[in-house]
Formats: sequence, C-alpha cells, structure tokens
Amino acid sequence: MRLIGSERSPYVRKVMLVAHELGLTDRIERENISVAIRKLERDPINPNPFGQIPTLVTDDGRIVHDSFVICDYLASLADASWLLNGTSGRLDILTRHATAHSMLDLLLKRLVERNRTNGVENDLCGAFRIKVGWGLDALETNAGGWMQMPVELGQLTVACALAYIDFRFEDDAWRHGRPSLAAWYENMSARPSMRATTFKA
Ligand SMILES: N[C@@H](CCC(=O)N[C@@H](CS)C(=O)NCC(=O)O)C(=O)O
Repeated sequence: MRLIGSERSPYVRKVMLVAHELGLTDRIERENISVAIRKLERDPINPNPFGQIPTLVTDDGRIVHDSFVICDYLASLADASWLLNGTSGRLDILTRHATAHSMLDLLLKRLVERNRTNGVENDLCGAFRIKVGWGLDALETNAGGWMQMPVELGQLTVACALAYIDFRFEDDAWRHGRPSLAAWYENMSARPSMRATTFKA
C-alpha cells in the first residue's frame, strides 16, 4: 500500500506511529509531497478529495482518508483490535483521541495564521494557543494513569500533538504545571515508534 504524506505533518506522523506499533511499516511505501491550505491546483499524485494528507492507497486501489480512518484500517489489517478497544475501553480511547486530534487541528490553524502574518502571533494565534492549553489541562487530569496502561490510539495521538508543539511552538512551555503529562511524554518519547518518526523541517 502507498501512504501519501509529508514528514512535517502531524496527521501523517500519527498514522506512521500506528504503523510502527502494529509492525506494518514494511508493507507501506511512502510518497512525500508538499501541501498548502491555499494551494488550489490538484496534485496528480494525491487522490485525496480535498488534496490533504495523509492519504492511503490500499493494495487493491482503494483511497482511504482521513488519519483516523487510515489508523482503523491498519488495525484491521494487523488484527489489532487493542488499538481502539484496549483495556481502558473504547469510549476512553476515542475521547482521548478526539482531544488530541482537536488540539492538532487548533495547532495547524495557529500555524497557518502565524505564516499569514509573517511570524507574528496575533490575537487569533493567542486564542488557538489558549484553547490548546485547555486540551492539555484536560489530558493532565488523566495522564497519571497512562504509564500503567498499554499504548493505544488515544495515547499515540496525544504523543503526536505534544511532539508537534515542541516542533512548531517550542516557546509554549506546555510542560509547565502539567507534571503528569510531561513525565508520561518523556517515557513515551523513548518508544521506537516515536524515535523512528521524528518531524523533519
Ligand atoms: N482530518 C484530516 C486532516 C488532514 C490535514 O489537515 N492535513 C494537512 C497537513 S498537516 C493538509 O493536508 N493541509 C493542506 C490542506 O488542507 O489543503 C486527517 O486527520 O487526516
């Protein structure tokens, strides 16, 4: 199968984290492209209906998006129901995933706005930063227990979002006042899947 993406995209990293955790990387051929929200020319390499990444083209030619659906498909290939139905329960995992995924959406909006203003963090950027902080606070209340739990899609997406803050918004000091999340992330960062998928500028 082919994964169309970029080593700068957090949604692509989320998919690759899952692929590593499921032992599927040998079956995935990567194709890197660059995307931009304002770009309206269709990239012939990317069959995603919105021109977004990640896009997965399966071995039998099916076009799969978005990142959540690709992760679910990979779990089915690897017969890994634990990815979405682990010991902490499907509802908890999906809610954790939704929190981290919403944070990614806010971080991307902030990046687009910051690029539009040539690096100036205006009021809108500030609103996105504060809302990401609300997500971080929600995660902090539960992160204390995660180290004793097996990894699943929610945790992988949280790790991806935290790594993305460090990559794009290194001055944010998200660890400050969130000791459980910071300790969990440090532990998580040592996983081979995290080391193998670092963001490339
Ligand atoms: N909900 C989608 C979001 C994908 C997304 O926004 N990808 C960004 C790259 S990080 C993109 O393709 N941006 C270009 C665009 O929106 O045109 C997913 O989870 O896969």
